Amino acid sequence: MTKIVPTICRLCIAHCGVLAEVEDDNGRRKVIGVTGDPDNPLFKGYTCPKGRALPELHNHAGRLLHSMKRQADGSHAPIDSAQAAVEVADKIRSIVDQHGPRSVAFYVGTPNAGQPTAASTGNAFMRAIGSRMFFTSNTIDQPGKQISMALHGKWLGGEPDFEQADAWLLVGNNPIISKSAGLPGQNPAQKLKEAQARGLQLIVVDPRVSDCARKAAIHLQCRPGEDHAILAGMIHIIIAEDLYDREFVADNVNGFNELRDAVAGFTPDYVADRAGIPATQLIEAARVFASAKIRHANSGTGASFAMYCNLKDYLVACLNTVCGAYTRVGERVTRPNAMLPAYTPKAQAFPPFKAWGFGEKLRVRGLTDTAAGMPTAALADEILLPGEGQVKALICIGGNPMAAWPDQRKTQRAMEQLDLLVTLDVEMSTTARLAHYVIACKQTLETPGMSQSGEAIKYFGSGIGFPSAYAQYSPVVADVPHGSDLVEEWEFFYRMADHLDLDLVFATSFGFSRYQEAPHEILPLSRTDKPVIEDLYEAICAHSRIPLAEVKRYPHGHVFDSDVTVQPRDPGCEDRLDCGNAVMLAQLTEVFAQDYRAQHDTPAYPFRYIPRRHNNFMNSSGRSIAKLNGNKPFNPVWMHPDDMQAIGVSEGERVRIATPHDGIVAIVESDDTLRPGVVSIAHAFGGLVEEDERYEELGANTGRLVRTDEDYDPITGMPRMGNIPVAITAY
Ligand SMILES: Nc1nc2c(c(=O)[nH]1)N[C@H]1C(S)=C(S)[C@@H](COP(=O)(O)OP(=O)(O)OC[C@H]3O[C@@H](n4cnc5c(=O)[nH]c(N)nc54)[C@H](O)[C@@H]3O)O[C@H]1N2
Ligand SMILES: Nc1nc2c(c(=O)[nH]1)N[C@H]1C(S)=C(S)[C@@H](COP(=O)(O)OP(=O)(O)OC[C@H]3O[C@@H](n4cnc5c(=O)[nH]c(N)nc54)[C@H](O)[C@@H]3O)O[C@H]1N2
Ligand code: SF4
Ligand SMILES: [Mo]
Repeated sequence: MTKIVPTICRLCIAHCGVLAEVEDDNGRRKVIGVTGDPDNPLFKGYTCPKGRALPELHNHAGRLLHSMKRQADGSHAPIDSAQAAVEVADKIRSIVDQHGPRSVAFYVGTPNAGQPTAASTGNAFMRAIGSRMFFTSNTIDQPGKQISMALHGKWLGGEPDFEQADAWLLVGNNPIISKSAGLPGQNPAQKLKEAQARGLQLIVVDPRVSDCARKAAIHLQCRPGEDHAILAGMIHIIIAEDLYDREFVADNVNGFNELRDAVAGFTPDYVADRAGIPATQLIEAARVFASAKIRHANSGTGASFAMYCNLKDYLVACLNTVCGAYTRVGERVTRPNAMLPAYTPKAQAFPPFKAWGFGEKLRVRGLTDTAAGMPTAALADEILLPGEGQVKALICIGGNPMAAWPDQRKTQRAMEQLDLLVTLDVEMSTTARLAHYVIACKQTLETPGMSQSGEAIKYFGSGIGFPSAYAQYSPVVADVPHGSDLVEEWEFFYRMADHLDLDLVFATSFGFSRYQEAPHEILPLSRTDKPVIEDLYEAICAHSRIPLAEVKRYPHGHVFDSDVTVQPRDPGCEDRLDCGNAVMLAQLTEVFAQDYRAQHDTPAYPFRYIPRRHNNFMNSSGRSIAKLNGNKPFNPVWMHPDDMQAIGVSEGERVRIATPHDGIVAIVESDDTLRPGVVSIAHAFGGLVEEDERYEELGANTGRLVRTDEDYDPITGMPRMGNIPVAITAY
């Protein structure tokens, strides 16, 4: 007997409402199928291949069923999860006693969006031991989104409604695949098609004909790494042709003249030469964007990785601002909160605030805590650098440094040097293989779920969230496998705190840094009366605009009232957005002063490596699942056929991809969607450094092409992770 139950896929931030087919497996609910949910009012039956592979992800042979402890010979043996919590807690206590709280660091990876209690409880544990060394994957992703919002300020009316827009700009993102910022995450290809039928003009800036570029009215197939020039060029044209929103700028913006002067040199001919695109196309893009009534610009990882990540996002913000590309007074709010607390969107600016230079100081590269969080790309150095404050213990919560951190060789040295490496995971990830303890966790369908994280992504600018007051809650739909001993992440920290006699205060924030839409929700966790995960969900949702109990009445999800409109500016409010930030405009001047022809011409390393995401994998998750990898568990290097011919390699042959620093070996696949000279490889593959020869099984790690201490962002420490000059030779 099987049952079909509605639930939420939480593998990515889209949080699709899906149907799970559950069978009775000797008294245990086992998921055997996942399909779209036609009764979900927002997703209307949509899923992607990853969501449909949730049964395999939950039941595959490599699934971790017990926590593991590393043995003297380096192998791992199962350990009772409660015992593991006690042993790890004792080790943390002794490390803190000996080296101080700063020697314990946490790293939170991407899956935490699907496990909303994990990072918050980890953070509560950190506060309890007195360490501020709390890192996330955000600073190796798009930290510029938050840094630029801090420097520019934020329009409190919100972004415009995609469903009504007539122009939309994507710079270095491919949301049809990533469901990330740029397009609504609910069946983005379909949403785009509907919008285009209505007349929306899509403009895409991407060195390859990406899934989005293929559908674009205007595709600027630029050189990688020239997004700043393109954005500055568009702003220049819009100002020079008087296409900007004078009234919005007069009422709401500081620094307009400084911006105008800083972009003055970015003329169409200059940008065209620099970015390798026709000047006429740039002019057309600027005109289409600025002349549209409702429009918005978004950007993503491709452009973020190619250096000056904060400047890129700052220019995107300036472009939106000079065009007044926001929801204005009296218009319908496009992202009214549902499971987030109520707030009042207003037609006014949230003024700029401090973006870095506070909190914990790192000992390397002068880095500090930032509005985007701690600089993760410097954490390996903090582990390797001896001296006071050296990091001795690292706890990873649903993250995989060995797959994801820049400079994999250095990362491995750091992981191997730690006195204590603990990772909370669902499989023996590459990082887990080096860990002293691996804490086996439940997967999403074995825990309750809710759509709040999918909404909260709007705070960070890295996703569009839901275009209405949509909400869904899912109870547990699958039981853990027979004979397993799996914990919820929060529970592991709770157990450790209990053993160490520490009180944990669980807290959730509704914003980022100084920008908060509502006060934190705080729940001191009782030591005498152990909570269950639902108690934490109740706490997170204590002030939700739509009460949790109301959301639970609609198992297939529900679109609640959506008639919230943007309110007028507060009387006497003089807050303004800032287009003239001195640090950002100085960076733009620095970009302008570069000898770009010399930068493009790197004969010893003639190709440029750029990143891209794969529809079937979520970073390092899913690459070992046959249904997702099609029995090809490695990541090919995609090259333009002309480039393959030029270096004399054919489809399926091996090449070595080298930087002056390191290199990887990969199999070539031809891809004529790439701009010639540009090669692309999916990230988060590969094994340990010494396993390069197992490429056909594990793939290659693109982090090996990245170094952390040469070209890096002075604020977030994020290194150049794209537009990397590489040499490619037959291998
Ligand atoms: N070269 C290069 N480097 C990159 C990128 C790139 O494009 N190129 N991308 C960057 C970006 S944008 C990001 S966000 C980071 C990603 O960095 P990470 O988030 O560190 O990497 P993931 O591969 O997502 O790691 C997720 C880990 O969590 C585990 N996991 C999955 N589900 C669960 C769960 O329910 N609970 C727990 N506890 N664990 C779970 C997975 O098995 C996996 O080991 O990588 C960055 N690094
Ligand atoms: N299926 C799937 N979805 C995911 C993920 C995944 O691994 N798989 N990862 C999730 C995560 S952690 C994140 S952060 C988001 C990321 O989401 P996105 O930012 O949308 O990432 P991509 O889909 O890789 O799109 C990046 C695009 O940038 C282009 N590009 C590369 N270099 C440059 C450049 O220098 N300039 C410009 N203009 N373009 C460039 C690439 O060709 C590519 O089309 O996706 C999330 N969603
Ligand atoms: S788009 Fe994201 S949330 Fe939706 S089914 Fe795919 S992985 Fe799951
Ligand atoms: Mo990411």
